[in-house]
Amino acid sequence: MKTKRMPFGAAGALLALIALLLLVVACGDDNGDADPTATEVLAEDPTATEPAADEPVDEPTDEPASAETSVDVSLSEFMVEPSVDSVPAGTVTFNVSSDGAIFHNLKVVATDLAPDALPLDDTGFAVDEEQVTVVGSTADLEAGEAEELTVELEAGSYVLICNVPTHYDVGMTVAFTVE
Ligand SMILES: [Cu+2]
Repeated sequence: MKTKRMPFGAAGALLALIALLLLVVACGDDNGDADPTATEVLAEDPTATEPAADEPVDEPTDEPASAETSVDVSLSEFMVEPSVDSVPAGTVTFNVSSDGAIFHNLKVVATDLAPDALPLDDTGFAVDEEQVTVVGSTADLEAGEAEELTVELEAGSYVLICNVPTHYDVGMTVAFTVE
């Protein structure tokens, strides 16, 4: 014996009616006092809206440059794992943690090359840091250590690597984009 929707509908209609009555009463009270002040404010507005119209033009250019982003990066055998693969241009803080069993480092390389196509040094075991642009680097981080690395990044293509000898070649490299 379930009741149908009738009570709800009736109550809803009643509430709507009360709300409508209150609205009419409220509007009636306000009309006398509020209107003159409202029109005065409107009359002054045109001067206020002119500078406001210019502001939105500036804002889009300011926002990307002032962006501050944090990215968690986990280093392990043998992966570089950022929490996101792209960020807006600006100040980027990499919260780097060495989560494996041996030490690792993080190097932020600005390059259009693919993550697995960076030039190697004479040993053949590490990326030649003189042939690429390293814009940021942590120390060698022992297992369990962490470091905050803050860099200013312009829009472009990057690769995050660990450059402990042999680690790059076995997979510690990943693409990273700044937009
Ligand atoms: Cu490593």
